[in-house]
Amino acid sequence: MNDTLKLAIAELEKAQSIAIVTHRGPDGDAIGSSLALALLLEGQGKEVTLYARIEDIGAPRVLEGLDRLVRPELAESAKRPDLLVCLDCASIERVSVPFIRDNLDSFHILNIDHHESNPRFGAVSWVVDDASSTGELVWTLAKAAGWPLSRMIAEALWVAVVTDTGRFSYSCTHASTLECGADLIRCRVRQSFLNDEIFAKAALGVMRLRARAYASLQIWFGGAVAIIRLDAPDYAACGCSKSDSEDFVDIPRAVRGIKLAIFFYRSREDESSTHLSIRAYDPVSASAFAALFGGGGHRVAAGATIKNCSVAEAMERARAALPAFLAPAPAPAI
Ligand SMILES: [Mn+2]
Repeated sequence: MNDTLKLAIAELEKAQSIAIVTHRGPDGDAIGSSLALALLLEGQGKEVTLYARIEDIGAPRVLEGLDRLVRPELAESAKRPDLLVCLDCASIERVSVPFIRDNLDSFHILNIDHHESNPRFGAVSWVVDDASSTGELVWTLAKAAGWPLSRMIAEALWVAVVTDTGRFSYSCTHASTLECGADLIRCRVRQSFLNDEIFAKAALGVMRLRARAYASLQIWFGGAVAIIRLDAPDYAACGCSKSDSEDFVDIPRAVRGIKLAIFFYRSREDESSTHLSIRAYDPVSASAFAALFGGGGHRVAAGATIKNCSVAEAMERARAALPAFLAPAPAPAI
């Protein structure tokens, strides 16, 4: 077991009261890993508070145990926990509970994540940037600590891992990820039910929003870049929120031959900002492109938010940045 993992387990064992937070607009990995850790710690007799708003979750809300989520507004009046665990939060900015984000220095923090851009905030930071998912890290931790997995915990971890690996298909899927999957199946997860809920089914409004996204597809740079765009009125017309379009960046990413895919969107929830969801194929780095706009993430998947910016303006800025970004590096002088 590596030393940082040992330290992480020691922090969890030492604390009696533990608060768990994850990133804003939690995806399957964020909510699945958080819920699994909360249940694991409860099994160890800890007093656990998991802060998240159910309506913000950008994944099917099918997991058992989501009724235990505590609303972020309640963090301010709550007793300070012995330990705060931040899961899947690539930066402090991403922490979804405003009171905690603004007072982070006053908490004792364990930071568990797999984003390469994570600045390692926290007393202990267990950041494994080539791990498939935070879910796989929570599974590794539970195994190392010898904590038992119930079916309910295993299902939360399954949702986490299949979300971030695209059902064990992306390059982040390592042998250890499949070992994790095998272990979760041994815990009797209902994999076909969960996979259908996550990948196969969508509400009618979401399918209509998807049709708008397809209709917006543009190809830039002679086929090197594919983009789609959605604006607040699109979400309104389809009765959708931004969590419904979590995976829409897969639409431009699917265009054969492209190196960079960008999904520009401005949601009803926050009309003053435009978000960029970015995907890249080697050797282009999505996180490097996101960094041009103050964002971050992984080489293959990243995101950025441009404040006080319309979708059209964000598209202009991205397009203007592309020539320098995609230009081949000059040949070394001989
Ligand atoms: Mn993740």
